Amino acid sequence: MTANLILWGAGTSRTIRPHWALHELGLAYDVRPILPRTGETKTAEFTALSPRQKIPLLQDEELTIGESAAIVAYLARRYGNGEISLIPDDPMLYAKWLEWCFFIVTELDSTSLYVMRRHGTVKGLAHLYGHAPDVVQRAGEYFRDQLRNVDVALRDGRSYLMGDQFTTADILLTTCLIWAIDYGVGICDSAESYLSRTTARDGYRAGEKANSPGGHASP
Ligand SMILES: N[C@@H](CCC(=O)N[C@@H](CS)C(=O)NCC(=O)O)C(=O)O
Repeated sequence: MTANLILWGAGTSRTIRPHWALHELGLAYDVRPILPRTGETKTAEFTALSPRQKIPLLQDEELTIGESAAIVAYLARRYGNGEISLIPDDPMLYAKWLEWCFFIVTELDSTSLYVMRRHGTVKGLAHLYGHAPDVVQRAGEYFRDQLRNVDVALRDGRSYLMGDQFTTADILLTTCLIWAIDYGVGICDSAESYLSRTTARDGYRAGEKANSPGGHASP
């Protein structure tokens, strides 16, 4: 299928998600590799597309969609096929997939890792959002606590969160695990082997390269 896709954004744990999904699906796309906190998200052109001035942002013909988890879910639904489908078809499995996606973006990303990022000084944005060492420490503990949910699931030996099928929930979780390691929070053993599996995928490698500023090449 020929699509007319433009992805805005590069260089962050959120922007790699759509880059990765686009490569998993084998879709050609153009990139506007704008970066956060450079002023590039504040231009009139970008603000007209994204009033909240956030990357990633995807344009697909007349559709403009933000929020990394929503973008990858959209791509999966719109461009998945018999060969590669990043979203479960069966309604019961779809419900569990949805639960994983919401859990990861709310509990692991927004409530834990992003709190550490906003209020930390090490690799953090405390200079913008306020320095709160106690909050950062508790957010890290909360991440580890919530990761139990992932650990219990992965301990049964499944390849991916949904079993044999690799889905966008794995894209979200992988990026959070890498983020957690980078922040020194640490992850559980079952997540270590899971991470080796997900990051060995061709789609991840290509997505990671495309996400590095200046590194995009369409599949
Ligand atoms: N929940 C959003 C978060 C997006 C977000 O916060 N993006 C940051 C970069 S990771 C951003 O665009 N910041 C704008 C700026 O700092 O200029 C998502 O997952 O897409």
